[in-house]
Amino acid sequence: MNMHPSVLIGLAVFAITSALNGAAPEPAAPAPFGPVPSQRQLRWHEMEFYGFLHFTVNTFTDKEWGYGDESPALFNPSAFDPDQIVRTARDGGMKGLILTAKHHDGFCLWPSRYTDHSVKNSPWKNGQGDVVREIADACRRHGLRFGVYLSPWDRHHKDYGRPAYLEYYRNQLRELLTHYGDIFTVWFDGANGGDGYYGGARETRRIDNRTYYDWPNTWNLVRQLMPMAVMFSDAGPDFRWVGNESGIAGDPCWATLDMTKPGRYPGGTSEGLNSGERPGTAWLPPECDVSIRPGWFYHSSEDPRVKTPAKLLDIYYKSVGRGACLNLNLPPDRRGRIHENDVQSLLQFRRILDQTFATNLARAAVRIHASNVRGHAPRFAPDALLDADRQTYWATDDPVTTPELTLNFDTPITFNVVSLREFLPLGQRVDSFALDRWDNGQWREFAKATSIGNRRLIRTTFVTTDRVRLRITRAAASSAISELALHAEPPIASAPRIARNKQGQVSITAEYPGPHIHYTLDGSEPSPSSPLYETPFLLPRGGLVRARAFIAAAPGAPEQPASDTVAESFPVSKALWKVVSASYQSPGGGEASRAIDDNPSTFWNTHGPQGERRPPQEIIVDMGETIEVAAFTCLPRNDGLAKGTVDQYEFYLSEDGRHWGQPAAAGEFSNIKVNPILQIIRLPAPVQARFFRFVARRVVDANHVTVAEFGILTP
Ligand code: FUL
Repeated sequence: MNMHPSVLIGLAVFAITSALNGAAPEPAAPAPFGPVPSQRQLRWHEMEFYGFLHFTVNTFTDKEWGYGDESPALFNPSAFDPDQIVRTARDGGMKGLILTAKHHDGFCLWPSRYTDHSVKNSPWKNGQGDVVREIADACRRHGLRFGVYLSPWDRHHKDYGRPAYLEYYRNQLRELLTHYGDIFTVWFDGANGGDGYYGGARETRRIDNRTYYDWPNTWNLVRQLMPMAVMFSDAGPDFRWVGNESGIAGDPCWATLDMTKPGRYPGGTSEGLNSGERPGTAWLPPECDVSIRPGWFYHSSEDPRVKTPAKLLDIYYKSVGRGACLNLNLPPDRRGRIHENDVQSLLQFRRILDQTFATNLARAAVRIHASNVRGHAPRFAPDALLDADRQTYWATDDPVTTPELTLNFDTPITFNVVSLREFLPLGQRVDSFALDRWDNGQWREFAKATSIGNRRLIRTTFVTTDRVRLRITRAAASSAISELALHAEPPIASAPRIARNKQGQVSITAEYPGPHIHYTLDGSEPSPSSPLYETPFLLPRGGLVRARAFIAAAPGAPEQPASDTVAESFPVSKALWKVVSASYQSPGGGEASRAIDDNPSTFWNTHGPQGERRPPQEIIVDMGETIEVAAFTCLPRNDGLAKGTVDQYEFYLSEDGRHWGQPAAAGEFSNIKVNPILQIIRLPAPVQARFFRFVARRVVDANHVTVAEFGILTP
């Protein structure tokens, strides 16, 4: 530990007085409060940021969930490059990668001896390839840990739902845990949509999540074969799901959970997972899993919709910055590489984080004063906060649960990020805290927050001051805090905003005047030679608008990018649309017209005053003129509930609103319950039509139908 001069003096005085009084014994460390982390959990907490690789036949079928009947011949990456994938993750700051060794479709990315449904039967490398091996080896080459995702739900296997499948599942787990070196995590997904191919049966198989998988014995197997591996599921045993797939942990976010509550098993309830429960009965911290794109698998249609660096930063502050780990998905494309857009965004995000955290401005403090130091012992002195060592911490005497700490600076410092960590082996102790700055002779509070845990990042407007004070305002036990850091973010360009009004007019606005905004309508990256945005323009047939701000350093100098690229895709304008009929619409605010009102927060609802109207339910819409339909979109309700969200549909088109013929599209909205994103369904070929009819065949939750918005895309 690096001692601060003022503390050294204080300690010297303390040492002399102790010697005079007869040496006081060094005080013991505080007793832990509540559940505490295991060694393997502590190792995982230290990783903070790692990645997912979603890669399988879906990459080639453009799906999010394969049905299980896909031919292994589909899997054929044209230029698989494990080093490019792993280097991208490493350069993005990830400490590990988790590969979908087998997703719900059952196709195995390694030549498992227990099935033929694998890379063995793919043309890729003439059936000699092994994606798991190549990614595992590349991870080792580049210093990343390697983990596996092995989907419990298997839509291919004939025995799924019966005891025989469990043996198959465990055999595969054994292969993965014994043939590929060290595995840092096994990720057990709770998702299950019921239906599948199942060896040709093509039926729905329901399992009881609580009992079918006999989890305790599977967990034992992992513990035996890979004792330091941490296991994920909705409810542990080592880390928990955060309850959404948008990368956002709750605030507060407790690392503990009450395991005596019902539904605490993999695939059980998601209640309580976002914020955790305090004090809880188990240390079960959350992981925020989120994709860098809307979907988990690569879809070329999402190339322009990669999350911007600014969005990734927001996610980082709301995941890692609330004590969770961030698991960011980078889906390899059909070449078997991370797409250029994803690389660009990830690396820019990393550059901003590196610049932010390179300097801890708190280390410039000339004096650190704590209102209490445990037994006046050097070991618990507040210098520990500044030494970037998680093993050292500032601790207070047992009765002191709301201490204060001040940092004094010779010259004012400017920062906008505060980072705090608790010493985790002693449990999560702090309930809330506040931060003050010294301003014109008095303290002024500039931030307050709740849980700390592994890490709490506060991101505020810039603060300039020569004194900073931390006040623990409520705690379940005395403080044990291992880090206090102050940082300044580099300037981050704000991105333009693209919007369209009811009349189909698109406007692009910058946050402040100055930069030039250039835009494209063909999906390409905007450059200084793309059209310059001056006034709103009409886009009645919809399309993709991409925009970016540019600035020239001097008049006449070449324009340089001054923001991230933003993209918005608009369907056909609904100005002329009318609902012709709906099988049912709730008069109390669930009218069918709400599904075409361009307002994503209202929805068509078949739960009326007389109760639920179950699927199938349908709606017919007149678009007012004949247009060429290339795709339709369906936005599920996005108020945080999944009730009535459709996951099986039929979609029909007609010129006259009476003759419908075969569905223009029919199928599944995969993974819509936990990732309720806009569903974009492309038709095999464009169709001329004036009317569409949507039939909701099945819903994921409750027994009525809800749809927030329909849209139509032209070619
Ligand atoms: C979900 C799955 O259904 C998705 O396809 C994806 O794998 C995600 C990480 O977990 O539950």
